[in-house]
Amino acid sequence: MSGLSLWYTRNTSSGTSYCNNGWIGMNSNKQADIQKENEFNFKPGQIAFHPGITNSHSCIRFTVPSAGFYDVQGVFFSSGPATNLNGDATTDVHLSINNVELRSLWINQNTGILVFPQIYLNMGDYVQFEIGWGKNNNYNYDSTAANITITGYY
Ligand SMILES: [Ca+2]
Repeated sequence: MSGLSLWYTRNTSSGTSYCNNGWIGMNSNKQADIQKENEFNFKPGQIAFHPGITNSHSCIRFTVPSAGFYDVQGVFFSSGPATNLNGDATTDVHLSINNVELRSLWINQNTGILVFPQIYLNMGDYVQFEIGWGKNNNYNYDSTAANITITGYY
């Protein structure tokens, strides 16, 4: 899968499956989509994440560089290939700030959005999006695309 950059922790006690603890991925290609069988289709630059085999959560974290007001928005969707446009992701997505959860949503072959405008954040605070395995209690086909925008007003 040329152009798919992955960040993950390999579970060395049980082999080499990169999904044991989940992953964060990005299509690093400038023009080409990345498609995996029936599971996903990521456009160039698309970020995605996937929960782990025992519902360990993957997370995307933003550490605030300086104090001020921020708009935080995340759009999450199950992104399938042409033969399965809605994909098969069944996940739960959570937004927290400094480990305090603000909101969560379910992805069930669909899309969801979390929006928090004009939140005051201090330098060093962290905004975190996490993903779990959803209502079906398994991690199969759970690749979930994430369009996250954080805009600061100083
Ligand atoms: Ca699932």
